[in-house]
Amino acid sequence: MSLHRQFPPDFVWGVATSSFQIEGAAFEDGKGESIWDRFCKQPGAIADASNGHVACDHFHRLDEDLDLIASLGVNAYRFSIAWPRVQANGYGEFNPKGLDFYERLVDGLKRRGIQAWATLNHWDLPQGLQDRGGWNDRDTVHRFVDYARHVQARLGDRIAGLTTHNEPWVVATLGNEQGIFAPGIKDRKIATQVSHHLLLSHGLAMQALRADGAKSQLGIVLNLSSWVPATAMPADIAAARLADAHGRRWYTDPLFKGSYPEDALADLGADAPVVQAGDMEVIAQPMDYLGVNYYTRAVMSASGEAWNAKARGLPVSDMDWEIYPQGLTDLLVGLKNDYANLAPVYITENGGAFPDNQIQAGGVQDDDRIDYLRTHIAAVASAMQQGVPMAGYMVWSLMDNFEWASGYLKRFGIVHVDYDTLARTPKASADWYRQFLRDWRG
Ligand code: PNW
Repeated sequence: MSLHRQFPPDFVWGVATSSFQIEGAAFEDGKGESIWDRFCKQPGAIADASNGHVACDHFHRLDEDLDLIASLGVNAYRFSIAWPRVQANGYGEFNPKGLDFYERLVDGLKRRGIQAWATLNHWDLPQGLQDRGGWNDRDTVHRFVDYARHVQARLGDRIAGLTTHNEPWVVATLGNEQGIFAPGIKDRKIATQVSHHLLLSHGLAMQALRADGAKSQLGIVLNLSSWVPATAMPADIAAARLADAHGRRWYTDPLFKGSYPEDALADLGADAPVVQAGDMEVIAQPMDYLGVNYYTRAVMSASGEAWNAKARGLPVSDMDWEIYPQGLTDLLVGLKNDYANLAPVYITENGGAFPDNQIQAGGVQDDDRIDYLRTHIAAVASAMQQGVPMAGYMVWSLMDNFEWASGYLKRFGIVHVDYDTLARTPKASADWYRQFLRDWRG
């Protein structure tokens, strides 16, 4: 059966972005400084020494970008709301002008018949809160709940899916343990406390939003991989199991079982987070959906290090991440097997960075990206056939944008962005996705 026929008529198809990566207008209309604005100033933090001051200038090109999204034929658009636009310091007064922008965005989507999928935290925490300890401080949890309620009060009636956090693992581990992402802290004890506070704020926000009469589906987005042992040797199997505990079960166990995994806790020892009575029950309340971001698998050996796929001659993207669609099926089937109460699953990000060496007179002929998308969509279909409750799929990303520590050097877009002129040009992959969706609609 052809690929598009394997998806039901109510399947959600989208493209995704995030505020810091595309908006620019970093200090307009009263927006406060975010931890990423600050981090970009740190020498050596960003590969091309760039920042988010202009990015794709989406803030000033909203109508053009809404038309672009509509031209793809998607029925959903996933974006994020920059907290420091809505509340400059993360505490104190809200800035009504900040939400004006997102109101124009959700109304523009509605007019075009496209569902709005909004994420409240895609990493751009107000620097004012970081100055008070950031996610390591339990008070930030309550500040987040206030912010979430404020957004819902103004826009909730027009948002199909509201996500608390994008990829708490990245915030905790890359931001607070490895220090390669904002806020650039290198402390495992802080990182695990950050992960607990992110989960707790997710749970408390879900409760508060529901008490306020939420009309949107509520959930969280996790970056998950498929952790597999390099060989059948017991030490490799144990390494893969522990990596899965820290990378996946550390988040999915609290959300679906109400506890942290014992093996990860034992491994953390004194670096385990402080958990107060009642926290785990708050975290474990049922969600309307789980968002999963998938890019690659991780092959683990006894040393604990993942395989270097490129050195082994395996297919990789421009991030040097192995291209392995079967890992997506394995991951999704694993979630279903591990959690009988698994919520409907949306792939909220999937896609590849590929070098921009295929620019031709007619545009960008990114056949490697088309292959990536087609094979991963097929992997979703396969998981669905095996009983995983799949509800949607969103491509990362709508357009080339600020790829965090890689700056503007890595391009994930199905639409090309010329960073001199800021012109948007759909790549061949955008044409492929549009045709795929046309076939699916029939
Ligand atoms: C995700 N890792 O980030 C984010 O949600 C996006 O904002 C980002 O642009 C996209 O994936 C591509 O990188 C991740 O190193 C960054 O494991 C790094 C990792 C995972 C996800």
